[in-house]
Amino acid sequence: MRWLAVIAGIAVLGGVAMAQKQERQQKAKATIVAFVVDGMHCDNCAVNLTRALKSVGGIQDASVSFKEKRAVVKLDEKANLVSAIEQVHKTVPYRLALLLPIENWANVDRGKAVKTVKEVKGVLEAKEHEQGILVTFQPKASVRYQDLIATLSRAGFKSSDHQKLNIHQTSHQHRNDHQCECCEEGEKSAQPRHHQHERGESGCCSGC
Ligand SMILES: [Cu+2]
Repeated sequence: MRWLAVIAGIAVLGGVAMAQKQERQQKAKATIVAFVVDGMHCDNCAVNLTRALKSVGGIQDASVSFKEKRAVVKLDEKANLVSAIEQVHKTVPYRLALLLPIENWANVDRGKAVKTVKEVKGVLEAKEHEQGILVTFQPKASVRYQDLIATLSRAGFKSSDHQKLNIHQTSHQHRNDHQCECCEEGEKSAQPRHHQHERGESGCCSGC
């Protein structure tokens, strides 16, 4: 009878492994979304924002660059973009505007592209940005990223490769004379130090 129990055990383990695999596959159904960030003062602000983004439901991963004033997140395809942004705005003082990168942006009819986005339900404002269209939303609106892309596509605009916008590293610098007014991360060590974190790696200081 023992071998029966072993077989049953293997079957159960196999089932668990399959369920885990399915979960991973479900999680993989995401889209990369970029934001232009306003209000960050130092690299620790970027760390704070990264943490805030990662705690939002629907956001699977996030990386923020203080230098580039940019946040890149991996968002569930079906997530409501607006409620994700609003959740972030509730917890940290940085403002996010969606950046829609458009292929061949230098040569397309930018005015038409901006107008197309402006007409999407839930969009408050759309304007030109050097890399694409900058979008803000009406409060409590419901907008999915895919809908914006589909609307642009129907008007003849293709969103460019978001992978290019992916920021792979979060780096931050601490200085002993520095105290940021909005993130309240001061430096306790005597020497300024600079360190980098790979994506997904957990950090070494309280700001990480
Ligand atoms: Cu700061």
